[in-house]
Amino acid sequence: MIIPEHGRTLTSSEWKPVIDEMLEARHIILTTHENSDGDGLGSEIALAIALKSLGKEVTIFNPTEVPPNYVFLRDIFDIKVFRDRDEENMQEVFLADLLIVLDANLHDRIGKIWPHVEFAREMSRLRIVCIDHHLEPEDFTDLTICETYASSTGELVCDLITTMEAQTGTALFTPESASALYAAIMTDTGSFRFPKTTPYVYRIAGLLVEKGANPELVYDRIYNSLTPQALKLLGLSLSSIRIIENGLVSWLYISQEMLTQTESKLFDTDLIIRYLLSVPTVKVAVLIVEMQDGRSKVSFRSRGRIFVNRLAAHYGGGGHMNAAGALLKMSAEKAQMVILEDVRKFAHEEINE
Ligand SMILES: [Mn+2]
Repeated sequence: MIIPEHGRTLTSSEWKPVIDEMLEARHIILTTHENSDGDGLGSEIALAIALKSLGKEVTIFNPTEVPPNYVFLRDIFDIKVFRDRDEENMQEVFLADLLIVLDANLHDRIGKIWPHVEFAREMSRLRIVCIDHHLEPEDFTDLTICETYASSTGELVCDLITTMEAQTGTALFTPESASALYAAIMTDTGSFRFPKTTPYVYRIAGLLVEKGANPELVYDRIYNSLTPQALKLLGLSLSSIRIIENGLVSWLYISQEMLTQTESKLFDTDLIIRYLLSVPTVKVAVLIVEMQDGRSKVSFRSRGRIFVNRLAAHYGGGGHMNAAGALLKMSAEKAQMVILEDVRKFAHEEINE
């Protein structure tokens, strides 16, 4: 058996610079990537609660709305959507001491917040820390902890909070924040089955349950949350999946028309991609969604050692070995042609390697 290199944890001296930044700041803003997911949101909430317990003023500002199946997390800690024309929102970023970017390692990923952060950084003394686990971090911060061994940003945040507890002698988990972190880790590990789910990940999941996390509730809220509209979209999508390249590639295109016809929303497409890998011969899965603003959202999934993040990088995107994506500034028609050609080449090269 090959034991993966990951499964290590950062030492307290590796966490120290991050903890120092947080302890020195008075007002801290937490954010995550556009179209936030369980990992970004759960990590934000657990860290927000810990920082609040240390007497910090904390605001969670995200570039986009919380998806409906994660709205229950807002009962734990308020998650605000940053409005770039709202004076108060802009002022708040301008006056903050520290921005912590979670589950994203490119400045682009925090969307419309970025120009305000950049301004605050030049004009005042805003500092930026990034905590993430994606490949190839960009140098846009004062301090980046980006560890690809980690199953999730939640795993890193769990270690960070545990280290902070030891250092400050203050209890920093609550049953609610433990549930939020459990949600982060559960969603990013595909319910504890993706390759980075090391024995350590199961142990911290256990630790979170000990701290009061409620796995049954978290799972039910997140995964049993389909609207009738989303179910209709799922049905329509399943019948549109194409298996091509001798079974190696699965392909699905979701048009605005399909969304309108089923009265579903962009985030309803997120759950569909998993079906694209449900055929065992498929090595690469591609989902293209036509967005309302004319751009095209592409998501890639793969099976085994196939680095679809390299494919996503062709279009300015990124992600993990087995899950990656990008936003293309081109019509869905054009995007489909370009991607199909690339994917064909990619699939054959990668699989023949
Ligand atoms: Mn993540």
